[in-house]
Amino acid sequence: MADAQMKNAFFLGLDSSTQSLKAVLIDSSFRVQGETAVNFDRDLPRFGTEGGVHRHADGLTVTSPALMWVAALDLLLDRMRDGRWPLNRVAAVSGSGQQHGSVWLVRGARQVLNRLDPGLPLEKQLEGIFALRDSPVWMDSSTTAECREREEKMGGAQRVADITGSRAYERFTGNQIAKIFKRQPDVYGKTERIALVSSFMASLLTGDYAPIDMSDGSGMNLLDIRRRAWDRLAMDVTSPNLAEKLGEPSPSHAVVGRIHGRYAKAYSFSPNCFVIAFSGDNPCSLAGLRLQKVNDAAISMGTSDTMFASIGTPRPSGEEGHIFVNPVDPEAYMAMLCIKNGSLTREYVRDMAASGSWDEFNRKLESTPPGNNGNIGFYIREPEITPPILKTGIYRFDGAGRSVEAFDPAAETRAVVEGQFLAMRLHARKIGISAEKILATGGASSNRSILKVMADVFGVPVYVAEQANSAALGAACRAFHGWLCAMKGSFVPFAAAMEGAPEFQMAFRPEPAAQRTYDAMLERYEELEKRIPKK
Ligand code: 5FX
Repeated sequence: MADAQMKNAFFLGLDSSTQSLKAVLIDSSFRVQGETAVNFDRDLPRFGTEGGVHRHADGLTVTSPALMWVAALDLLLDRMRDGRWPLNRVAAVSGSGQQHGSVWLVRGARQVLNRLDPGLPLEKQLEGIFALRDSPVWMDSSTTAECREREEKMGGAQRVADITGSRAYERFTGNQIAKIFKRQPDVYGKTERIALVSSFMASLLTGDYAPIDMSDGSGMNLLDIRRRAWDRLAMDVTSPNLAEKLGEPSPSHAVVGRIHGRYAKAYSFSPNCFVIAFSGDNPCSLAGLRLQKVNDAAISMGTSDTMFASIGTPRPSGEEGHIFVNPVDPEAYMAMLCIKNGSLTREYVRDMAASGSWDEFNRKLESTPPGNNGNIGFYIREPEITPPILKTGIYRFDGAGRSVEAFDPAAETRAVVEGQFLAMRLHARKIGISAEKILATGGASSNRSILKVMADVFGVPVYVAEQANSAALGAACRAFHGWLCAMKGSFVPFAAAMEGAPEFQMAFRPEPAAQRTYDAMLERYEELEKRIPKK
């Protein structure tokens, strides 16, 4: 039955990222049939965001208005309908969300969601459901005190990592919750449900509280990643009665409900359309890139840069990186590190050294040799996650290890790109990722000059996903996977579900001479990194 239904079916993936809400529609041969997006700053200027967020005066707090995500969903659906997408043939929808961000829903919000009206904008109907108007997002780094407290109460950073997959990180939701419980007890008290961005977006579609999936749930410092259940101690050190506010976590391939009648009426979805658990953007990218073999790694270059891979046995580090439950294989894990100074920092150097032009940036980058004549730069424009450097600043060293004020513009372009990849290579090794091939994705993966540096720094071939939007595509693939599991009545391995999906194209092989240069440079980079002031 599943086979016959599959032929005519479409699968929808949404990606609620930091700066935009995107949609990708695929058919059952994984061909992309439609793509559209809502950019928060441009399309919803009334929320006054920059890059989708509000940065607060303390330099550490970063939030987004939760209602903006609601308004964006209607706008996105309008665009799909106006573009005549065959929404009536969508068999399942799933989604991706920026990780760690939390949405705080007041008592009674569930009933409001249940009763969504097809005739009214979502924004009007839902403006009263938030206990907190401004949702903390992953860029927030204001919870250092809560992190130290968690590590102390749980028996140290390594212990926290052993249980939850990561030591305590400022952006991880458990620490954000601890902060709000402490500083805004009234908000905590009136909150009925704390959702992640991913599970919140799923809730808008089902018209009910959708569960947090185990993969995105691993980014909270609250889930025991081996038992795949909330950890008692981790919850207790956060705040009281937390389990009931979070609900039970669900496997990532689970059906969390059918689409609410509102969307059937207003947008002609089939009332049978399944909603598959939404997950985090990095887990969804892993699905979109079909990373299943150990040491097949991916680098996603977006607002943040992340590097990740599927792994079998988790070996969490009490110093850096993260282990999450794998989003497509309930028995496996994924390892990941996140570098906060990603595209915005590259853009900063582009503006400073290449008159704001990517063409000029690339020309300058290509005019310099691998290894940059020994010049190494650290561009910490935002408090950095990997390695943890809270104090912002730019640090430059020449070939003799002397601190210098500036590089010439061409050296500047190479220093930012090489520095980012050297940091990834160095720190990925420490969480058990030793890449044999890399799939590049995200905005900057269309920049071939940058990809060439990536291949040389890591000394492995680099492939590109034709679809730069791997999180939204991954969400669509997960919609298909979850639907197939539901139709068959048992778990179907993701690799089997994805058979026939298009191959990825190789972009570059490493050049042996460059590779040797970077092997040597990595040690110098590690030494210099120790000299950077961290706080
Ligand atoms: C991962 O841990 C991160 O914090 C970021 O990559 C966000 O998921 C970006 F949305």
